[in-house]
Amino acid sequence: MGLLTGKKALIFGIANNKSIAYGIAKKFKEEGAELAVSYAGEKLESRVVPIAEELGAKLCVPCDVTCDEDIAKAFGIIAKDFGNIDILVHSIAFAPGEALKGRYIDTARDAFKLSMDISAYSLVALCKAAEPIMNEWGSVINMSYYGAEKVVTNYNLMGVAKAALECSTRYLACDLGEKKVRINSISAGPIKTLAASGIGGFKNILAHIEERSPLHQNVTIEDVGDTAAFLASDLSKTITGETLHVDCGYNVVGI
Ligand code: NAD
Ligand code: 0WE
Repeated sequence: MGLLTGKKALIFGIANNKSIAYGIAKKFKEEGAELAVSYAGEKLESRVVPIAEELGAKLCVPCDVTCDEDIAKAFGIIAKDFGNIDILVHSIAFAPGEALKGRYIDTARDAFKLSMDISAYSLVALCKAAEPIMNEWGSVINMSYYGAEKVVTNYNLMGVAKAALECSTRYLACDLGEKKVRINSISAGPIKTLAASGIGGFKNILAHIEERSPLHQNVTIEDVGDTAAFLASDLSKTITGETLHVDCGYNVVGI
């Protein structure tokens, strides 16, 4: 018996097989969960459908989280063809490239709105849509980063969006708690995914973590998948509203 045998998981945020959401999905499957996945839109369809098949996902639905109609449609299909769920994974973020360099003070209003919409509000919208089909003792998981807590050069607008995401996790924990549903954030160390590929000096960030973190290494999508499986399972049934660091201990280090 796997840790997640008999549970159904709905996963948002697979772009390719380097995605954190892919690492999570793979572990969930190994632990016996049934999977449904959602991708951002047509552009990703040809890339995500084969991955969904490889993972043995029962369902693969498009959903651009900036669009209320997309969310309603996706959850309509999920309710009908997949049924009630036990686990919801949100692994989605975006900020315009120009907002991830230079001075935070130069952030444009439109960039702020878009990034907060995709990276933070979407968690609220997905929780609201999932609430009617979420089983008791369900678990919601989302992805954050250290830049929510401390200034990380160039993370800028995304840091503010992640702070909103982590804070939303606490407020949502109180709302969903009434339904015996839990929600937690995983604050992961840096990983070379598609979302990290455009970032200048990412290699230096990885080298810095290897040098300074207590465990002197970086984390992998498999490491994040392991912690996500714990948070999705009944082993963590009294943990909610929490931000759990999966970062080789980097966040605890001062001078
Ligand atoms: P990724 O590019 O593989 O995943 C980001 C996902 O967001 C993609 O699947 C993309 O399609 C989706 N997305 C963007 N806009 C969307 C929209 N409008 N509607 C629906 N989906 C949309 O990169 P990743 O590193 O796996 O990122 C996943 C999550 O992990 C993000 O929240 C990211 O901030 C977080 N995170 C990443 C790192 C890292 O170093 N890679 C570290 C900590 C946290
Ligand atoms: O959350 C993230 C990255 C999220 C992200 C990445 C991009 C790149 C391409 C959001 N939007 C975009 N928009 C794009 O156009 N991480 C935790 C990875 C990350 O990104 C950084 C980091 C780290 C770590 C950006 C600057 C500094 C450090």
